[in-house]
Amino acid sequence: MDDDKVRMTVGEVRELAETVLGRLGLAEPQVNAVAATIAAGERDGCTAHGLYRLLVCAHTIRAGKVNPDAEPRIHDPAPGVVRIDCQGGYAQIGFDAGRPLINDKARRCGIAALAINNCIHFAALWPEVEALARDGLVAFAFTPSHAWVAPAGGTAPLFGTNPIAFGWPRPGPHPFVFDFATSATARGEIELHRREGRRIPLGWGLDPDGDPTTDAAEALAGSMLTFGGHKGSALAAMVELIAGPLIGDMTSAESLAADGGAGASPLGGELIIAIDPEGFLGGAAAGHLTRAEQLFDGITGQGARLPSERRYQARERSLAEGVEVHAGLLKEIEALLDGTLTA
Ligand code: NDP
Ligand code: PYC
Repeated sequence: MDDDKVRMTVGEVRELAETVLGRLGLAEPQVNAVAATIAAGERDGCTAHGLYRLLVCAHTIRAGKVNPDAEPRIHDPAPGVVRIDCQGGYAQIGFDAGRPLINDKARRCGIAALAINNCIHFAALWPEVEALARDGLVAFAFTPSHAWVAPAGGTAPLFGTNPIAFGWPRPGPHPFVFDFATSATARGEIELHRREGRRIPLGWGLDPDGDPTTDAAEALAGSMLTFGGHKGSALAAMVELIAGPLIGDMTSAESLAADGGAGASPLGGELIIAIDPEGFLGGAAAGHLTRAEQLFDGITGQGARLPSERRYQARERSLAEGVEVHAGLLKEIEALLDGTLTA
């Protein structure tokens, strides 16, 4: 292990997150839901959305941008639709409240949509689509963020980093899941590069003058770029539309304006869509899902890997051996506890 790394069990990571979030004033349901997500990020080797996010949560909570006592309100506007008003709390409590309902509606209607409104979002989307795929549903999730990303051909931030996630149930131990930003990389990844003094690859961002840069701080101050040029740009626009105005919530530009320079996590909505394979196929669904396995065999059979394969392997390793956390990050988190770091 590197000298500057500390080994922790996944349970210790979760306890640390619970202690910090409780000390920051979140009520128990949010402490539990947010700590579980942070621990899952660290466990699965997604460090940009792991313990590091405690610093982001601290900053966001201290900036007064989170309702610490939020209790989600459920709205049931149509047979295949559910809306959860998160009341300014973290999106995780919205998903916890909405999961049984979207499950039930997808099974009754074949397809259902869950809008999580008025929530703070700091996290990855794979926990949600993975959970629904484990429930036997095909799932999609989308959320805007803050206006940090220039459209292809432009140089001014307009889109969020706008992730898209997909989950597909499989007969084996793990569903097929992918989850990525429509920017070339998540902003959290560029922030980690800046903190660790590492340069970023060309293609991730432009400096404030609109010129390509490998300097993480310059890209954060300027604009990020979409992945795949005009294709990522169109997908980013789609996320703005379907997880913004379609569900009555903010675009990334509106979220950044509402932030008012506080530098807190994005505020807005998330859209989740779930499809029950039996809605199309009834009792024949299981046979078709088995046939779908040939696609995965075709990918892995030629030496390519499935998305989430790295994550599931990291999970297995972390649960057996614990995770390595940068000592410097732990010091910053401990400083949050003794109040010396006013994030
Ligand atoms: P990546 O570009 O690293 O892409 C991640 C996805 O691609 C994962 O599913 C990953 O699987 C898969 N993948 C990576 N490499 C390969 C490969 N060689 N072959 C097959 N699959 C591969 O991630 P991003 O930086 O785009 O996003 C990281 C996270 O940030 C996401 O979880 C996203 O939800 C989150 N995010 C959240 C935002 C928000 O507003 N809440 C905004 C933006 C991002 P694996 O994990 O196994 O490597
Ligand atoms: O890493 O881009 C990001 C991000 C935005 C909100 C949460 N994560």
